[in-house]
Amino acid sequence: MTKRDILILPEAKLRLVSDPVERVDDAVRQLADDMLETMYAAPGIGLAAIQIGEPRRMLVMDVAREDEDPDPMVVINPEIVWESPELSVYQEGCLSIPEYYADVERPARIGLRFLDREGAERELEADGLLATCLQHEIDHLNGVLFIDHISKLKRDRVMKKFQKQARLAEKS
Ligand code: GNR
Ligand code: NI
Repeated sequence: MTKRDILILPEAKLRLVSDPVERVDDAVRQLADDMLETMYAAPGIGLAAIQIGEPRRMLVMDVAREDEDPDPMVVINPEIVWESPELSVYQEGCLSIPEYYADVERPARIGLRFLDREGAERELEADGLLATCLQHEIDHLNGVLFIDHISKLKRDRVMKKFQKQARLAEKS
C-alpha cells in the first residue's frame, strides 16, 4: 500500500467526471488499498479516487467510531437507486478543501447499488453519517464539491482563499 498525495482546491482535476471501472482486477484493488492508506493517514472518513488524481468511479470509506474496530469499505461504480424525501443536515468537510466546514442538507437515507472489491454486485441502505458521506463521495465522482451546495457568497470566498494559497505556494 502506498500513501498518495491528496489534490487540493483549486486543482482542476477535482472537476472531472470520473469514468466507470470496467473490470475489478488487481490494479483496481491496488488503487483501493492506496486510497484507504491515504484516507486513514489524512485522517478522513471517505476518499474518492479523483482526490488522488485517478478519474475512476470508486471510493473508500470508514465511518466506524474510534471505539469500534475499523470497517473499511470499497465502493465501485455506485448508483443511488432511491433517496428519502426527508433531508438531514451535517457539518461537512473535505480533504481537498482543508480546514473549511459548512452545513450541507442532503437526503437523510439512500439506497445504493455498487460493486465490492471482489467485483460482486451489492445493495445497501444507508442513513446518518454513512448516507451523507456516500453522497459527498459520489458528488466527487461527478466533479461536484460540497461547497457547490452552499451559498455562492460563501463558495466564492472559499475559492478566493484557496486560489491565493496556491499562488503563494507557487512563489515560495
Ligand atoms: O473526512 C471527511 N469527513 C466528512 C465529514 C462530513 C461529511 C463528509 C465528509 S467526507 C471527508 C473526506 C473527504 O473529503 N471525502 O471526499
Ligand atoms: Ni471530499
